[in-house]
Amino acid sequence: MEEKRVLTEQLLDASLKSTVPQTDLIIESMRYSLLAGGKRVRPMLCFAATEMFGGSLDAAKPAAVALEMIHTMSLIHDDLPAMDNDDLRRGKPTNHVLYGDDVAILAGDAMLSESFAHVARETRGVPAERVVRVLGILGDSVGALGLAGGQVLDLKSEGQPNVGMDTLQWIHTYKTAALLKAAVCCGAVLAGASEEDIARCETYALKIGLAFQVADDILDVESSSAELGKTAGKDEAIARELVDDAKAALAPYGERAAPLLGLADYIIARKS
Ligand code: GRG
Repeated sequence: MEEKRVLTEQLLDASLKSTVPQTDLIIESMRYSLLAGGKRVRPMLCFAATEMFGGSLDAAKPAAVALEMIHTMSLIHDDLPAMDNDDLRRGKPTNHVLYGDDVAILAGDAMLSESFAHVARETRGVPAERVVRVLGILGDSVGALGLAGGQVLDLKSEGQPNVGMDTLQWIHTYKTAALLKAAVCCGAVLAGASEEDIARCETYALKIGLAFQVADDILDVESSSAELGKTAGKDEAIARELVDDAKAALAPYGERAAPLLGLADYIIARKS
């Protein structure tokens, strides 16, 4: 994981450079958030899936970069005053606090656009149909049945009485699990995995996506609640069950699934 994280940092650093003075500001703003030190879980999932199916790491690098660009742009927009209105992200000022709402919105838009262009421009060594499918998977993960749709339902459910379990699960599936699913499936598709393999990857990713959110809620409770033991204990059992289900979906791959199994454990054991 650490090797893949370091590789991801290098790829991200190389992926965005200003080539003319007129783009210095927007690129600076994009690079500020892209290189602000996240856990890089989505690129790791993409690399681990591609390697599980015998694919080449090189062929998956542009998709891994694109996944982190999409994730980063969603965080920039999520932090805006019109959404969560956060001043800090990963302990640093948020993009709009430093660059203003106008530049932050456009930096997010440019990063989303660049994510697709990057995959189309940089992917080498795999048939074009796989690249097109990857672009489709990425697009799906962002749209109405993806991050944007999940965020809208989340925003509109806030403060509402009686938000049901179904709604909550829908929000987490699209706001969080959709991009994790895209990460695993992009890696699998680039390696030439079969439809059955891809379906197993989807099951794995949806389960870890929900577990991810349960783990986030536990971290929130741990940092804020007085009734820590009770709530966290029950949620930990739910998260563990989701991770066990995720791992079961990859049972046919034996040892080759080890990195994805490890990532599933990491998702609920992480402290940030
Ligand atoms: C995608 C067009 C488009 C717009 C964005 C704002 C928005 C729509 C969606 C919100 C998406 C969002 C913030 C989802 C939460 C996802 C999540 C679990 C974030 C935390 O991920 P980590 O823990 O973060 O991987 P690090 O900091 O490690 O990168």
